[in-house]
Amino acid sequence: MFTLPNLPYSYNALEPFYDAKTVEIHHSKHHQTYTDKLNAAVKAAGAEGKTIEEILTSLESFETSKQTALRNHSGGFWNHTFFWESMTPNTTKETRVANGTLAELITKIFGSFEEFQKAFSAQAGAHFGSGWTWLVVSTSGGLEIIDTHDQVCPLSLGFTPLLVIDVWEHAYYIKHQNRRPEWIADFWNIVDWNKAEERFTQA
Ligand code: MN3
Repeated sequence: MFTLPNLPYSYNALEPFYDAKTVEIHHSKHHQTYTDKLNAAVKAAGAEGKTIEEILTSLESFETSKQTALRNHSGGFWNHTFFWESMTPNTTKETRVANGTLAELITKIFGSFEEFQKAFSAQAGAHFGSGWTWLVVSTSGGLEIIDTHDQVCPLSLGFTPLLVIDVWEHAYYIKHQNRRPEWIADFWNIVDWNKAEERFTQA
């Protein structure tokens, strides 16, 4: 049985950039629902005993009729956990940029941190419909900005994710309504770059 992970901070900790009401509903309702439906999908597919990563990297091994529910809810469960852990309330002007070896590779690939941020924001802003924009380590060891639709998880595609923004409307609609670029701009203030660097060095 999978259980909803606790948030690593309180519901109001990411204010004013991420409002308490949205964080509470997003975690206690949306993420909870993915967790409940994941458990049902795991049972239906006979996937009990597997880790979430094992499920996400072997979706095609399950009975075809069970794959959609398993993909949607294993991704919904894992992506949200990863999303919460990609943010932190403890940021300052100095920590709102990448650091360490990840910063070096970002500069090498995108030209500068600002250019990377611009490209990531543009891609997240342009994503059509529900989904996620990710910074990932590609299979060749480089960095890529990718989108996934609905609840597709980069682990299922062979990527190692470092950072993600949720661009489903439920992620920002209470505060930002239809203004997704404002949510993206707010998001940059609460990114946990130490976490991204940690994920990168372990990749
Ligand atoms: Mn969401």
